[in-house]
Amino acid sequence: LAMTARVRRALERREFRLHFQPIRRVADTAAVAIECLLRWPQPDGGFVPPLAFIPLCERSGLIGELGRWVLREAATTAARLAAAGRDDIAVAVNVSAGQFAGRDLPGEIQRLADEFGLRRGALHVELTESVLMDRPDHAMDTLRRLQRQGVRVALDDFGTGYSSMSYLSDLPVDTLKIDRMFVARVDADARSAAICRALIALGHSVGMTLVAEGVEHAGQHRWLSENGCDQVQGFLFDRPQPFDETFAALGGQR
Ligand code: G
Ligand code: G
Ligand code: NA
Ligand code: MN
Repeated sequence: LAMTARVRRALERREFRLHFQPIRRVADTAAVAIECLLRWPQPDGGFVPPLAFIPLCERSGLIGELGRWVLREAATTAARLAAAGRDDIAVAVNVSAGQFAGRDLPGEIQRLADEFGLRRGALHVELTESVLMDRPDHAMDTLRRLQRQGVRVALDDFGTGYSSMSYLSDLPVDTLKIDRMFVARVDADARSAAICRALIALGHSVGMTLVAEGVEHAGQHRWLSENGCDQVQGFLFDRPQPFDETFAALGGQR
């Protein structure tokens, strides 16, 4: 069966799952959000990685349906957190190019927030720079609407794209996620350290929050803490896991 036909069938059969990975404050590692990561479990116990089917779904138009499922599941999760007294934790959703360009994302998020009674700010969106490059005018308009609705927007994999200073200062984006490529050797390699220092300074100069992805070792965490990064995410703290395991690992409310 062709991949897109398999995805369509998997949606019908409700085979997809979300795993979650917390994003934590650097200073005390308190969780501030959980990022949704799409999982497609297979009979052999493994799963098909998202990058093996999301780009195909973009081309076939199936991304609309898949993205709607992810958003609804994210809203359900935000409602579960609120019901458990943890509405201090936001739910972050990755949004692909087709989802961002082809649809009314702000409207869709607002309808879900109303339906599930979510507080303002309960959902965050993560985008890559390439998503914004496709149709810059539409992107700016969509970002402004999201910001008005209180939906925080993060630029994912930051540093691997084409952002210029002038572009960044105009962009209605709240958060930069430093790509794990730069974080990997930040405490061991002068070039990686210089790049991360520059990205942190750049983001802070335009009032953004900085998140470091892919933090795997205590040395990286220490470096990021000493160099003013705001938040961290990675295997040092958390593996992506189903909701119950993630919830149990969130730690106390602060
Ligand atoms: O979870 P993992 O490391 O395998 O994710 C691989 C890539 O797939 C990452 O770039 C991640 O952002 C992306 N991804 C994971 N879940 C989703 C999703 O629900 N929607 C979109 N568009 N991308 C996702
Ligand atoms: O592109 P995006 O940042 O959304 O990708 C998220 C992916 O990164 C997820 O698939 C997740 O499994 C992976 N990831 C999360 N933390 C770490 C980490 O500490 N190290 C590595 N190598 N991958 C990570
Ligand atoms: Na992401
Ligand atoms: Mn990333």
